[in-house]
This record gives sequence, structure tokens and C-alpha cells, in this order.
Amino acid sequence: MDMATTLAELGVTASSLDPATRQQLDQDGYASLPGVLTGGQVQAIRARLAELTAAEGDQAGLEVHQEAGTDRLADLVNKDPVFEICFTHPAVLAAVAHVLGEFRLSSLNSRAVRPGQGHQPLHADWGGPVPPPGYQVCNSIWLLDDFTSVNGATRVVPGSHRLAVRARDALPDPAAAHPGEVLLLAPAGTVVVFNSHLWHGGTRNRSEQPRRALHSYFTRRGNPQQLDQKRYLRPGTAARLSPAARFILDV
Ligand SMILES: O=C(O)CCC(=O)C(=O)O
Repeated sequence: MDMATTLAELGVTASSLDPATRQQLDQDGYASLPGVLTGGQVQAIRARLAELTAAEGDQAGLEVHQEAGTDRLADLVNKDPVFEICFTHPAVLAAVAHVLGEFRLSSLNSRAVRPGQGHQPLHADWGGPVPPPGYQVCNSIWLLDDFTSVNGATRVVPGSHRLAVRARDALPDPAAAHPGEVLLLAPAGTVVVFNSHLWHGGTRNRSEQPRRALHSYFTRRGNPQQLDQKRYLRPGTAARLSPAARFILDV
């Protein structure tokens, strides 16, 4: 298997990424893909996440990261086939390939922000500054609730992926509001692909309900994965995945 064959087998074609989306990824560092998940898929994913959160209790998210004020889960690749779409969807993969070239999944996690919680400093998902176009990481956030101006939508600073400087080095207070920031406001079922060198962060959920999302996170092939997919791969997952899906995981 190679990257080109994998993408073709998963349905990526020359028209999977339209010119406006490509341009927005280049210029702004993010692009919204509406209606990737149907209402039924959103409901099925929410239901499975609720079961897993209850079953895992205080261990939930530990494989990667726990965060106060949020319910996180990790290693979703191995926790239900319902999550497979997050690393095999052609439009998402086309956008990630545009940013990274040859890539593999780094991790697939969920983050539900509890009411009153969730504010994060602006950050990139990579340790150091990266001059464009040597991007190393690309994320996709899968909205499981409508992201609104009050419920803890992700904020991003458009174009900051091109600055080649870390938010924490450039800003006096990365947790403060940034004059150029925008909130990612979109309905559940949308996927927002963003260059992970873009300054971004969660905001406080000022609603009474959790704000749920999945993070399907990719890295250039050859970089370490946030979760070692080979180490965590369960036999049942290996048996059900296609060779192309396994190539994306690099297992
Ligand atoms: O879920 C979000 O709104 C963004 C989360 C994020 O950027 C992070 O956890 O690093």
C-alpha cells in the first residue's frame, strides 16, 4: 500500500477538495466541511461516547490526556466501528493530504466540555514554530453539538499558522481574547479541518449542556503518533479494517 493508492481506495478524487476549501486551508488555516455526519450518525456517536464515558469512569481519556472540566476519551479507533468514518472520510482525508502530504493518524479522541468549563490558552498542537509549508500536524474537529457563541466553540486566529511563532511566545497572555480570533460556529455533523499550527483553543461553555466533539488528529508520516496505533491495535479492529484504513493508522 502507499498513500496515493490508499486515498484512491477510500474514495478521494481530484474533486474531493474544492478550490475554495483549499484556498481557505492555505490562507486561514482551517475550513469547514458541512454535513459530513448525518443526524443519525451524530446520535449514534453521542450514544456510544456516553456509554464509554460511563464505563471508563475516572480512567477515561488516560491513554492520552485528561483535562479538568471536560470528559475526554481516547483510543476511539479500538472502541467501536462507529468511529471509523473519522479516519476514512474522503473529504476530510483530501483536506488533510493537502496540508500534510503523506500522513497517518496520530490519535482519535473525544472532548466534551462541561457547563462552565473548557477555556484553553491559544496554542498549536506542535512543540515548536514551523515555517510554512513544512506543516507537521493537522486536526479535524467533528461537531457532535451545534457550536454556538455560548457553548464553548473552538476559537482560532485565522492565518496564524503562517506566522511560524508559538502563541505562548508571541502573546502576553495566550488565554486572553485575541483581537483576530473567530469562533468556529457550525451545526452538529460539520467537520472543521484545521492546520494544527494554527493558534486555537477551547472556550468556556456558558450553556447548561455539554459541548461534545471528536478530534481526529493526523501527523506527517514518520512523526511519532500521539497514541501509538500499533501498540493499541486490538485484534478485532485489525480484522475489520480494510488495508487502506490500516495504512491511515500505519498498522
Ligand atoms: O475541543 C476544542 O474546542 C479544542 C480543543 C483543543 O484545542 C485541545 O484540546 O487542544
